Amino acid sequence: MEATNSWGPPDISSPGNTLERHVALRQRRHPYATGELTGLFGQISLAAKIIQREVNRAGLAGSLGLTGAKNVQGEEVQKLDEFANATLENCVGSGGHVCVMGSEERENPIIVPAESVGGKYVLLFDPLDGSGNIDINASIGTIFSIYRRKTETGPGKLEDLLQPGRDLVAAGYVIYGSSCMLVYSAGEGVHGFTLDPAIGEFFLSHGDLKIPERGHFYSINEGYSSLWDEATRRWVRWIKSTDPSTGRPYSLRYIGAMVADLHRTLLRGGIFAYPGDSKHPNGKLRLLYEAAPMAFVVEAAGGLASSGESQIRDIVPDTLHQRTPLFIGSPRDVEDALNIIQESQDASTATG
Ligand code: P6P
Repeated sequence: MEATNSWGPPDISSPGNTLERHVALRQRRHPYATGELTGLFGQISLAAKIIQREVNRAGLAGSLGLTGAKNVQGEEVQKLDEFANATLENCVGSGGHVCVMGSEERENPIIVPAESVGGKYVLLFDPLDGSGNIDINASIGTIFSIYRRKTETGPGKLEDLLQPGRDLVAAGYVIYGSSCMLVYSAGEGVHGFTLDPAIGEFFLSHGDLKIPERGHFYSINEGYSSLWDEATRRWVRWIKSTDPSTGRPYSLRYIGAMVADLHRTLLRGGIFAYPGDSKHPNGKLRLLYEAAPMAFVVEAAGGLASSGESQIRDIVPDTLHQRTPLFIGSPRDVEDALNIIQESQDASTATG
């Protein structure tokens, strides 16, 4: 089944097609909805607009480059990383809807101001994914996950953040590219909104996105092929070999920012993979604020997301920044990858 994505110019004449109205209209279908999720999306949307403005003028505002610090991942922190993180903390932390937050840029849970400790949700985010692309003016993004809190009352705790993707209430991403888009799912389809900077609103432009069953792109950093196991190398050789019946060879696309690579995969189909390797057995991508939210969105659009061992959304996190291998995208393409890798591992086990 080819995707029948109903996207087109934003219908800015219909107020119902702004992000906040879109979330609110769907929340009203749930009798227990209190409007808090709608309010939280409004705060995330505000943060995205502020970050977009700074990303757009980074070269002029002196906000390019490094801060000189390193984050909990040991990665160089870009000035815009820090700006984006602070913006999300400020827009959401004092907004009253979340009781605790987790960020790629912060080693420990982010405690919210006293007026917010009663919030019923928790937010996890990668404030600026792919920030290595900032100085070369290539696409970057923000990724967010929203769960209900698990503790009853009071300031949220680490246990509120360490939840499997299966329990996500909503998730999404913002892509700062040729245009600024916010794509989200709250479990009822995947919907994309394009920012009209002249009005300062996100308008529905990609309603009810469905990922194609199969694509013609694969997205992986082949520079690490010598570090992969033989099973992974075998899959990549397979996807590059010629077979018209499955549209092979696929084309390689790799932007170095997962948000951008996965946005293309969502719209055009195909597979994105960041496997483990001999240096990083669990790969590079973080479960809680990269793999799990993207798995939620892609699966809501009809795709699949696996670590190679299990579905991403079934993994119960032990730590805030734990990593996971990731194979995600069109269902047929992910199935092909997992089957070939499994067959190769079985064969090597059989031959000892
Ligand atoms: P590599 C960006 O740093 C990121 O976390 C993802 O957005 C991206 O897909 C990946 O790392 C790129 O990693 O090792 O290929 O440079």
